[in-house]
Amino acid sequence: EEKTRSSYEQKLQNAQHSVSKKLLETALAKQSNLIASADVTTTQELLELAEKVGPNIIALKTHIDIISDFDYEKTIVPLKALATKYQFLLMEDRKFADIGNTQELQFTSGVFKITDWADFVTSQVIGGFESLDCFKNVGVVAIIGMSSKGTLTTNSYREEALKVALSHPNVIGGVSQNPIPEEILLFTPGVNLADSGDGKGQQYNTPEHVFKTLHTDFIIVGRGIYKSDNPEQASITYKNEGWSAYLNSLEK
Ligand code: 6AU
Repeated sequence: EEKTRSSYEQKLQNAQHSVSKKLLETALAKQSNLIASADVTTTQELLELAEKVGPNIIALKTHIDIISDFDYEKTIVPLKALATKYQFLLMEDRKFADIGNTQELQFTSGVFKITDWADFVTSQVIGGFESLDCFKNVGVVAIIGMSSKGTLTTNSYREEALKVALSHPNVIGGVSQNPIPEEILLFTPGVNLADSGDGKGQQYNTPEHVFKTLHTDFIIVGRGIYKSDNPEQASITYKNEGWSAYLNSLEK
Protein backbone atom coordinates (compact mmCIF):
# COMPACT_ATOMS: atom_id res chain seq x y z
CA GLU A 1 0.00 0.00 0.00
CA GLU A 2 1.36 3.38 -1.01
CA LYS A 3 2.00 5.99 1.64
CA THR A 4 -0.51 8.83 1.56
CA ARG A 5 0.33 12.47 1.80
CA SER A 6 -0.97 15.08 4.21
CA SER A 7 -3.68 17.36 2.87
CA TYR A 8 -3.36 21.15 2.72
CA GLU A 9 -5.81 21.31 5.66
CA GLN A 10 -3.55 19.06 7.74
CA LYS A 11 -0.46 21.03 6.76
CA LEU A 12 -2.23 24.28 7.65
CA GLN A 13 -2.91 22.99 11.16
CA ASN A 14 0.79 22.27 11.67
CA ALA A 15 2.16 25.35 9.88
CA GLN A 16 4.32 27.62 12.03
CA HIS A 17 5.36 30.37 9.63
CA SER A 18 2.88 33.10 8.60
CA VAL A 19 3.83 32.73 4.92
CA SER A 20 3.26 28.95 4.96
CA LYS A 21 -0.17 29.59 6.45
CA LYS A 22 -0.98 32.23 3.85
CA LEU A 23 0.06 29.94 0.98
CA LEU A 24 -1.98 27.02 2.28
CA GLU A 25 -5.02 29.20 3.00
CA THR A 26 -4.80 30.69 -0.48
CA ALA A 27 -4.47 27.23 -2.05
CA LEU A 28 -7.61 26.05 -0.26
CA ALA A 29 -9.58 29.22 -0.98
CA LYS A 30 -8.73 29.27 -4.70
CA GLN A 31 -8.51 25.48 -5.13
CA SER A 32 -5.17 26.04 -6.78
CA ASN A 33 -1.61 24.89 -6.22
CA LEU A 34 -0.28 26.80 -9.20
CA ILE A 35 2.57 29.29 -9.14
CA ALA A 36 3.11 31.07 -12.44
CA SER A 37 6.68 31.99 -13.28
CA ALA A 38 6.72 35.42 -14.94
CA ASP A 39 9.99 35.18 -16.84
CA VAL A 40 9.19 38.19 -19.00
CA THR A 41 11.46 41.16 -19.54
CA THR A 42 9.30 44.29 -19.47
CA THR A 43 7.01 45.86 -16.89
CA GLN A 44 4.11 45.84 -19.33
CA GLU A 45 4.43 42.10 -20.01
CA LEU A 46 4.73 41.42 -16.28
CA LEU A 47 1.61 43.38 -15.38
CA GLU A 48 -0.39 42.00 -18.31
CA LEU A 49 0.51 38.45 -17.32
CA ALA A 50 -0.36 39.09 -13.67
CA GLU A 51 -3.74 40.49 -14.72
CA LYS A 52 -4.50 37.45 -16.88
CA VAL A 53 -3.35 34.66 -14.58
CA GLY A 54 -3.94 36.35 -11.21
CA PRO A 55 -7.33 34.74 -10.44
CA ASN A 56 -5.94 31.22 -10.99
CA ILE A 57 -2.64 31.28 -9.11
CA ILE A 58 -1.54 31.29 -5.48
CA ALA A 59 1.72 33.10 -6.22
CA LEU A 60 3.47 34.89 -9.04
CA LYS A 61 7.17 34.07 -9.25
CA THR A 62 9.41 36.84 -10.50
CA HIS A 63 13.01 37.17 -11.68
CA ILE A 64 12.87 40.89 -11.05
CA ASP A 65 16.43 41.47 -12.36
CA ILE A 66 15.40 40.55 -15.92
CA ILE A 67 12.91 43.44 -16.15
CA SER A 68 14.68 45.89 -18.45
CA ASP A 69 12.62 48.97 -17.48
CA PHE A 70 12.32 48.23 -13.77
CA ASP A 71 11.04 51.16 -11.75
CA TYR A 72 9.72 50.71 -8.22
CA GLU A 73 6.72 53.01 -8.75
CA LYS A 74 5.82 51.68 -12.21
CA THR A 75 6.64 48.01 -11.70
CA ILE A 76 6.20 47.07 -8.05
CA VAL A 77 3.37 49.37 -6.97
CA PRO A 78 0.92 48.13 -9.64
CA LEU A 79 2.14 44.54 -9.22
CA LYS A 80 1.36 44.70 -5.51
CA ALA A 81 -2.07 46.12 -6.31
CA LEU A 82 -2.78 43.15 -8.60
CA ALA A 83 -1.56 40.75 -5.91
CA THR A 84 -4.07 42.26 -3.50
CA LYS A 85 -6.86 42.38 -6.08
CA TYR A 86 -6.47 38.72 -7.07
CA GLN A 87 -5.13 37.37 -3.76
CA PHE A 88 -1.78 35.93 -4.78
CA LEU A 89 1.64 36.15 -3.14
CA LEU A 90 4.84 37.48 -4.67
CA MET A 91 7.74 35.02 -4.84
CA GLU A 92 11.07 36.53 -5.92
CA ASP A 93 13.25 33.78 -7.37
CA ARG A 94 16.55 35.50 -6.53
CA LYS A 95 18.37 32.29 -5.56
CA PHE A 96 20.71 34.04 -3.15
CA ALA A 97 24.02 32.18 -2.93
CA ASP A 98 26.49 34.22 -0.90
CA ILE A 99 27.61 34.98 2.64
CA GLY A 100 24.98 36.38 4.99
CA ASN A 101 26.21 39.97 4.87
CA THR A 102 26.19 40.11 1.07
CA GLN A 103 22.80 38.42 0.82
CA GLU A 104 21.44 40.94 3.31
CA LEU A 105 22.62 43.79 1.06
CA GLN A 106 21.23 42.12 -2.07
CA PHE A 107 17.93 41.60 -0.28
CA THR A 108 17.51 45.10 1.14
CA SER A 109 19.42 47.44 -1.20
CA GLY A 110 20.11 48.20 -4.86
CA VAL A 111 17.23 49.20 -7.12
CA PHE A 112 15.04 46.18 -6.43
CA LYS A 113 14.66 46.47 -2.63
CA ILE A 114 13.25 42.93 -2.54
CA THR A 115 12.60 43.11 1.20
CA ASP A 116 9.97 45.81 0.61
CA TRP A 117 7.64 43.76 -1.57
CA ALA A 118 8.38 40.03 -1.79
CA ASP A 119 6.30 37.69 0.38
CA PHE A 120 8.94 35.00 0.00
CA VAL A 121 12.23 34.41 -1.79
CA THR A 122 14.32 31.52 -3.03
CA SER A 123 17.80 30.99 -1.68
CA GLN A 124 20.57 28.49 -2.11
CA VAL A 125 21.73 27.09 1.22
CA ILE A 126 25.32 26.74 0.05
CA GLY A 127 26.34 29.62 2.36
CA GLY A 128 25.29 27.63 5.42
CA PHE A 129 22.73 28.10 8.21
CA GLU A 130 23.58 31.66 9.22
CA SER A 131 23.47 32.93 5.64
CA LEU A 132 19.66 32.59 5.90
CA ASP A 133 19.30 34.71 9.05
CA CYS A 134 18.83 37.94 7.06
CA PHE A 135 15.48 36.85 5.58
CA LYS A 136 13.66 37.52 8.82
CA ASN A 137 10.58 39.25 7.43
CA VAL A 138 9.86 36.81 4.57
CA GLY A 139 9.68 33.11 4.01
CA VAL A 140 12.60 31.34 2.38
CA VAL A 141 12.26 28.54 -0.11
CA ALA A 142 15.55 26.70 -0.09
CA ILE A 143 16.95 25.25 -3.29
CA ILE A 144 17.43 21.58 -2.46
CA GLY A 145 17.57 20.04 -5.93
CA MET A 146 17.52 21.57 -9.41
CA SER A 147 15.57 20.48 -12.46
CA SER A 148 18.32 20.91 -15.02
CA LYS A 149 20.33 18.15 -16.64
CA GLY A 150 23.70 17.60 -15.00
CA THR A 151 22.87 19.58 -11.85
CA LEU A 152 25.36 19.21 -9.00
CA THR A 153 22.55 18.76 -6.47
CA THR A 154 23.42 15.09 -5.90
CA ASN A 155 21.92 12.83 -3.23
CA SER A 156 24.51 13.81 -0.68
CA TYR A 157 24.22 17.53 -1.47
CA ARG A 158 20.45 17.35 -1.09
CA GLU A 159 20.77 15.53 2.21
CA GLU A 160 23.03 18.26 3.63
CA ALA A 161 20.92 21.05 2.10
CA LEU A 162 17.82 19.57 3.75
CA LYS A 163 19.50 19.60 7.15
CA VAL A 164 20.03 23.36 6.83
CA ALA A 165 16.52 23.96 5.47
CA LEU A 166 14.73 21.88 8.11
CA SER A 167 16.60 23.48 10.99
CA HIS A 168 16.22 27.15 9.97
CA PRO A 169 13.13 29.01 11.25
CA ASN A 170 13.01 31.29 8.19
CA VAL A 171 12.63 28.36 5.79
CA ILE A 172 9.08 27.54 4.71
CA GLY A 173 9.87 25.15 1.90
CA GLY A 174 12.22 23.66 -0.62
CA VAL A 175 12.53 23.51 -4.39
CA SER A 176 13.22 19.95 -5.43
CA GLN A 177 12.67 17.17 -7.94
CA ASN A 178 12.69 14.62 -5.10
CA PRO A 179 10.37 14.12 -2.14
CA ILE A 180 11.28 16.05 1.02
CA PRO A 181 10.04 15.72 4.62
CA GLU A 182 6.53 17.06 5.19
CA GLU A 183 7.64 19.62 7.79
CA ILE A 184 8.35 22.04 4.95
CA LEU A 185 6.43 22.72 1.75
CA LEU A 186 7.64 21.32 -1.57
CA PHE A 187 7.77 23.56 -4.63
CA THR A 188 8.41 21.87 -7.97
CA PRO A 189 9.40 23.68 -11.18
CA GLY A 190 10.11 21.90 -14.45
CA VAL A 191 6.40 21.33 -15.09
CA ASN A 192 5.02 21.41 -18.62
CA LEU A 193 2.20 19.48 -20.28
CA ALA A 194 3.51 19.81 -23.84
CA ASP A 195 7.31 19.52 -23.71
CA SER A 196 9.90 17.22 -22.12
CA GLY A 197 12.73 19.74 -22.29
CA ASP A 198 13.80 23.10 -23.74
CA GLY A 199 17.08 22.24 -25.45
CA LYS A 200 18.95 24.26 -22.79
CA GLY A 201 19.06 21.64 -20.04
CA GLN A 202 15.61 22.13 -18.54
CA GLN A 203 13.75 18.85 -17.90
CA TYR A 204 9.95 18.70 -17.64
CA ASN A 205 7.42 16.50 -15.89
CA THR A 206 3.62 16.59 -15.79
CA PRO A 207 1.54 17.80 -12.81
CA GLU A 208 0.27 14.22 -12.38
CA HIS A 209 3.84 12.93 -12.07
CA VAL A 210 5.05 15.48 -9.53
CA PHE A 211 2.03 15.08 -7.24
CA LYS A 212 1.97 11.30 -7.46
CA THR A 213 5.66 10.53 -7.14
CA LEU A 214 7.05 13.56 -5.26
CA HIS A 215 3.98 14.53 -3.23
CA THR A 216 4.74 18.09 -4.16
CA ASP A 217 2.65 20.93 -2.74
CA PHE A 218 2.98 23.59 -5.43
CA ILE A 219 3.82 23.45 -9.11
CA ILE A 220 5.77 26.23 -10.80
CA VAL A 221 4.98 26.77 -14.47
CA GLY A 222 6.80 29.28 -16.66
CA ARG A 223 6.78 28.87 -20.42
CA GLY A 224 3.79 26.52 -20.32
CA ILE A 225 1.78 29.61 -19.39
CA TYR A 226 3.51 32.84 -20.42
CA LYS A 227 4.58 31.51 -23.86
CA SER A 228 1.14 30.09 -24.55
CA ASP A 229 -1.09 31.78 -27.15
CA ASN A 230 -3.64 32.21 -24.40
CA PRO A 231 -1.94 32.55 -20.99
CA GLU A 232 -5.25 33.01 -19.19
CA GLN A 233 -6.63 29.72 -20.55
CA ALA A 234 -3.29 27.97 -19.96
CA SER A 235 -3.34 29.09 -16.31
CA ILE A 236 -6.82 27.58 -15.94
CA THR A 237 -5.63 24.32 -17.51
CA TYR A 238 -2.57 24.06 -15.20
CA LYS A 239 -4.67 25.06 -12.21
CA ASN A 240 -7.23 22.32 -12.92
CA GLU A 241 -4.57 19.70 -13.76
CA GLY A 242 -2.64 20.58 -10.60
CA TRP A 243 -5.69 20.47 -8.38
CA SER A 244 -6.96 17.12 -9.65
CA ALA A 245 -3.43 15.66 -9.44
CA TYR A 246 -3.32 16.86 -5.81
CA LEU A 247 -6.71 15.27 -5.04
CA ASN A 248 -5.58 12.01 -6.68
CA SER A 249 -2.41 12.03 -4.58
CA LEU A 250 -4.53 12.06 -1.41
CA GLU A 251 -6.03 8.69 -2.30
CA LYS A 252 -4.30 5.46 -1.38
O1 6AU B 1 8.63 26.42 -16.83
P1 6AU B 1 9.91 27.07 -17.29
O2 6AU B 1 10.97 26.08 -17.65
O3 6AU B 1 9.70 28.10 -18.35
O4 6AU B 1 10.45 27.93 -16.03
C1 6AU B 1 10.85 27.34 -14.83
C2 6AU B 1 11.14 28.41 -13.79
C3 6AU B 1 12.29 29.34 -14.13
C4 6AU B 1 13.47 28.78 -13.35
O5 6AU B 1 14.36 29.79 -12.93
C5 6AU B 1 12.80 28.11 -12.15
O6 6AU B 1 11.49 27.76 -12.56
N1 6AU B 1 13.48 26.90 -11.63
C6 6AU B 1 13.84 26.79 -10.27
C7 6AU B 1 13.31 27.63 -9.22
C8 6AU B 1 11.95 28.01 -9.18
O7 6AU B 1 13.96 27.93 -8.27
C9 6AU B 1 14.67 25.77 -9.85
C10 6AU B 1 14.96 24.70 -10.73
O8 6AU B 1 15.58 23.72 -10.35
N2 6AU B 1 14.48 24.78 -12.00
C11 6AU B 1 13.75 25.83 -12.46
O9 6AU B 1 13.34 25.80 -13.63
O10 6AU B 1 11.97 30.63 -13.67
